[in-house]
Amino acid sequence: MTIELWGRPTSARTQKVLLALAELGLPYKLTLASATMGADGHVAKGNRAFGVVDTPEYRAMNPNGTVPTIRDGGFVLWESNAILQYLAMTYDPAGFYGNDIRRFASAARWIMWENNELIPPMHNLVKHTIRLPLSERDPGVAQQSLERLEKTWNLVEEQLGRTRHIADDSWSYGDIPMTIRVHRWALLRGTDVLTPNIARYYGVISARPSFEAVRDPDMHVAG
Ligand SMILES: N[C@@H](CCC(=O)N[C@@H](CS)C(=O)NCC(=O)O)C(=O)O
Repeated sequence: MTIELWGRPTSARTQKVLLALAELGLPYKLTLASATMGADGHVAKGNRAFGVVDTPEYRAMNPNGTVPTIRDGGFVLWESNAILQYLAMTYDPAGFYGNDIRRFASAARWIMWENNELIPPMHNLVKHTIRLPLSERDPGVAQQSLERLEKTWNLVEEQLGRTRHIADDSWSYGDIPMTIRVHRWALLRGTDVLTPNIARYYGVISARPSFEAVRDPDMHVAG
């Protein structure tokens, strides 16, 4: 069965789903959807958004009007990290968390941490350095985001000094959001700023065949 996905390739949360589907090798159909971004970039720069998210049909599936949303058979799900957990448990518990509840929980901890700690400053950094028109960018917000991120990445650096992957030594679904974040950070700041364990980790995760689904820099730093 083909999984239906609504989202946009420039959305880091959509990328989580694209990376999970690539890991699983599952067929899917992507419908481009967004209120803020379109084929040529952000609406704040006068570009046309992909749309779809404001239609009654979409809102019936996802009342937030955000992306991503998936439909698998008759089952609809939004919230990117919940989608990762659904795909992991449904299609590959062994590969995604070793079929082990503690590994599942350890990975869950990191995807929630990524959502709370890494996404907000990274989102602001991308917005205020790339996506907004020059006149709407606030260098203060960009600087604050950068300072916060440098501290936040230290926790990842320390963890990756203890374990080869983020939840433990083996790859798990917890590495999916972290892959997107590390890649985006490297594209934004350059690989020279990567601390030793994060640089080592970047080498490992970017060598996985699934990485091709999210490698394109335009998915991360264009717009
Ligand atoms: N917590 C939600 C957040 C969803 C969200 O805010 N997605 C962003 C893209 S990363 C979005 O929909 N942006 C507005 C848009 O593209 O219309 C999730 O993880 O799925």
